[in-house]
Amino acid sequence: MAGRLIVISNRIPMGESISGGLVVALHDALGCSGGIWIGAHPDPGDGDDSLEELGTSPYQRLAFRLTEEEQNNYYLGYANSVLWPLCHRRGDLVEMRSEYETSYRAVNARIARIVSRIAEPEDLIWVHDYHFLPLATEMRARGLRNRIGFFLHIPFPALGDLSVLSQPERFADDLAHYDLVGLQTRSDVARCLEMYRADPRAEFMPDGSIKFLDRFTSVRSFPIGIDTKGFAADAAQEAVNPFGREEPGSYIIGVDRLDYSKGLPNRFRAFARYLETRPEGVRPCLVQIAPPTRQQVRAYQDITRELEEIAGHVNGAFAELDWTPIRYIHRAVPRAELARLYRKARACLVTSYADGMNLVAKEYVAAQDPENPGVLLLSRFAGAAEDMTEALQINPYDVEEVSAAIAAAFDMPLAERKRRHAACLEIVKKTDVTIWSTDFLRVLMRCKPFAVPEYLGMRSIPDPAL
Ligand code: ADQ
Repeated sequence: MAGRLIVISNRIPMGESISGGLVVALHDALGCSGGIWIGAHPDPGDGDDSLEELGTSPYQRLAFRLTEEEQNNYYLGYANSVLWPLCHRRGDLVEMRSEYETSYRAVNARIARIVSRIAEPEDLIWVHDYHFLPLATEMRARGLRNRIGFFLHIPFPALGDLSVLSQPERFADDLAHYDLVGLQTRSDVARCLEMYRADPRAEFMPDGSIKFLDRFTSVRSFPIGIDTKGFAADAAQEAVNPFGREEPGSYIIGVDRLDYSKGLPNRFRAFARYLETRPEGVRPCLVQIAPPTRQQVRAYQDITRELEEIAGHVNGAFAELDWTPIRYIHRAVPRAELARLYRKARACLVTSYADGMNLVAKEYVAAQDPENPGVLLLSRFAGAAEDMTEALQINPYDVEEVSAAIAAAFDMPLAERKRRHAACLEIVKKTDVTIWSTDFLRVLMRCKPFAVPEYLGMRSIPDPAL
């Protein structure tokens, strides 16, 4: 085997379970290469260069700890109060503070020191997401010449929005230290290329790669997916009815981290509008599962409060003694239970204003009974909408339109539901998470002429661009 796979991501699997998208996707590649997964421990530490072993089988999982100051300035600060809103077109929520950026750079430098100590020359390094944009810059500065890939899970920012940053040109510079930059959609790639076109330091090569100063970088889209078979199997399992005696009749489901990018207030408003116009005697529910995240950040506290107010208002206006229109659940739900909830739902509402992909859309489709499927209402601003053209696409800013789409989902004849579902399921299968990871690693391997290791030879996936 030509080398190990080293994965770096903010979150790291804490237990031995191999359920859940990224964990399933990377399991084979890491296991077969004797690989290593490095990520942040959820508990704080003293911020030194040590790593804690979380498990060794079938691959090593190593965690670094952030200090409380780093948690505030690097994670909640620069990552989630600068880069997250910037990439989700919410420049108004960006909080610029010099200590955020200083901490972000320092943590990345520390992780680079740690990886440089561990990595062998032929190891393949795969860095995940906006927490680690400058990691390759820092690793190259320490002499690492390995092939290093980066995948951005969230939308690539628009060129104009980058001006919010104190040194916007560093964005292009940092990415150019990777051999391969993977993005979710073709639109993300277009925005990334626009950034390089506008930069006099970049030169476009005939093979499509970018020469930036003295390095070559490829930018490609790799739409992420889910563990389709696992999810469908969970959904089809007979189990105790999760609603118990409180089973709603026909219901629509929404499943999101409680984030301002997911368009939840307008979703509730659109549902309320639908309730005003629904046929007499129809008493549908919206089951909204939204566990709070990043509650230390003001914008997240605000959206939590706003949503509670709207839900209270809608329920106050429409509820009856034996009917609660919006059932709003603030906690995480086990994956298998979620799959069954999806399967029973008549429709799923995805209303993101911006979203890298949106896995909920794919999970809902995978969970359906193909003989009697529900309808996916999908924001045209979610990455998933680029390929899932047979979903009922909606504009989440337009409450009337979303409300009409809810009505259409309830009224849709079986034949149309089956046709739309079959087309969406095709896409979900084509972009399964294992295909996604194998595809990315295969392209990264080709960035330089190395032998293909066993774990990439396991499947044969055509590479459309090569
Ligand atoms: P997220 O913003 O977290 O991911 P999404 O892609 O929808 O958004 O993934 C959410 C995941 O969390 C889904 O698997 C969902 O089932 C799960 N989840 C949400 N609420 C839950 C609950 N209450 N209980 C249990 N599970 C819950 C980021 C980007 C996305 C991109 C993904 C993957 O923002 O655009 O699709 O990464 O790249």
